[in-house]
Amino acid sequence: MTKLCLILGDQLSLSLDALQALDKHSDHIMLAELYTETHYVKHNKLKIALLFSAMRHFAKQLRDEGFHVDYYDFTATKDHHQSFTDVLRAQLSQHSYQQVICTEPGEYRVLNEMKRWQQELAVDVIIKSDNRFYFTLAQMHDWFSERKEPRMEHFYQFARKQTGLLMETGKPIGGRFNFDKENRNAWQSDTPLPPMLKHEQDDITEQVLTLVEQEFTDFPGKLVHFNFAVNREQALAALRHFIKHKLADFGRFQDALADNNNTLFHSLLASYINIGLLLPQEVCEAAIEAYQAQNAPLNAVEGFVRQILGWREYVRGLYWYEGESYKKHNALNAQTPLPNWFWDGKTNMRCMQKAIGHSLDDAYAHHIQRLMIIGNFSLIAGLNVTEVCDWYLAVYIDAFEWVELPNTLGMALYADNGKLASKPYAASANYINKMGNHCSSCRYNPKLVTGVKACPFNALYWDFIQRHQERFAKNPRMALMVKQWQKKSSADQHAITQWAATLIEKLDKA
Ligand code: FAD
Ligand code: DLZ
Repeated sequence: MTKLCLILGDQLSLSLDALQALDKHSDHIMLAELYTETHYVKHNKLKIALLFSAMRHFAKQLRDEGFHVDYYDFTATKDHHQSFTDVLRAQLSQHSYQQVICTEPGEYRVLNEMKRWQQELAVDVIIKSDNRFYFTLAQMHDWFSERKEPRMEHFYQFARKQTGLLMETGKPIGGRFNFDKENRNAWQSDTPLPPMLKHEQDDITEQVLTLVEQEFTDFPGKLVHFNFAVNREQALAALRHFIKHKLADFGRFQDALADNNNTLFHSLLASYINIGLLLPQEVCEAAIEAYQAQNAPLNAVEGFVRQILGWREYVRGLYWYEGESYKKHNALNAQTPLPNWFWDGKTNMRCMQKAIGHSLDDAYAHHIQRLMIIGNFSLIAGLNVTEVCDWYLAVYIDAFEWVELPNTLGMALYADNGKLASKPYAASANYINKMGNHCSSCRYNPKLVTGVKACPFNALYWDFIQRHQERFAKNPRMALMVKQWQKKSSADQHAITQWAATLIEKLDKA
């Protein structure tokens, strides 16, 4: 039986189950650079360049392994290859295959397309499970369906027990599953920063950068900032670099905010794991080996493993368990249009300017910038949920819907009414001022609540509590803030809500 295996741009791993089923002598593999995939949101140019370069390198790696690969270049035709369905149809018209094999995609949009192929293209289609995770979707579905309140922390403990990671005779190493309390240091600006790793660019990457510059002129991103691993060797070098230079401090500065640096001790590995250049298992194992060799403390290693074994697997499970309608949630009825400065970073709020600027120019911001700066602002200003989610999906190097949507809609915007988070991640300027040094370079004062000098996070925060006080009074983790609001004099309340309304009205000038 002759088979055709379709590999998507975020499935670039030799360990894919779909590849194991192939006969190198008779079967074919195809990859395609597509108009629809590059345009479903206005992806950052850096992300398109990473995807195209990594896809081209993977095609070469597969050929070196002896596979027959058909690769569809973005510029091979004037009008571009449009969709997966179009290139499959073209491929099926040139060769006779008995079966098309593909791997579970990371989005309902593509899954729905795949499900139509058997009938539309009159060929047997097999969708293989994506084996690049610790847990299958069926296992995740069971876990979610068996619980009333399926929280990440419970899943994480389950995952530790199932995998045995950081476990000793059935108990968590160090006596606790979670060392998060030790991972909340504010940024200390005299801390030496880790060195940056420079990835060499070869001819393939240079050609891709030229292509992206020409074809995606009005997309966000600065290609001169391209410094990504585009193949397995470079991704492994990035993993080694993280373990050697950053892991030991990853824990304590995980939540820190620095005005002059947006990567700190974060790994920068998410895009490589998400597109298949690294496997989550090998990344966690490398961190645990560093702990065993006494090169990194437990709080750092546990914190890092929790992000991958816990959060990453959990959000994937939630995305597929909740179904396509999850995307439509807008529990807090957030409708304010995204300000234009989300697309150029030109805002006077220093923390937002820095976080958005890096997100656009480098396709990267670390977790606390995504959650407690940009996400927090979007939440308290009541920005339109779909617009915010599309923005996150577009700008980040590691953004694919299965992981972006639960993090944005659920964690940052609380738009799923607490399916993911037990409380909204809303905070005033006080938090931002405490965790780092943005405020000292900002034109706004973090201590003031109203008036032109006041940090907009303050009035927007209290106005957010005010707008949703009925809902949050019932939430034990929010009730105190509601009480604090209700204790304010009516004159103060009035001044704050008026000022918040002025801010929302002039959001484009903030
Ligand atoms: P590190 O801080 O070094 O963390 C280590 C690894 O843990 C990451 O590489 C990643 O694989 C994993 N991880 C950490 N947190 C999460 C999480 N909450 N969910 C899933 N995996 C996690 N992550 C994405 O991979 N793609 C996204 O599109 C994405 N969108 C996000 C949107 C919002 C609003 C928020 C709050 C978080 C989002 N995250 C997303 C999660 C997290 O912020 C990124 O994984 C992380 O910032 C990537 O940088 P890093 O590789 O340096 O991560
Ligand atoms: C993100 C992306 C981009 C920008 N381009 C392509 C592409 O040209 N060809 C491809 O196979 N995949 C691409 N991708 C990744 C897909 O969008 C991704 O596979 C789906 O969103 C499912 O996760």
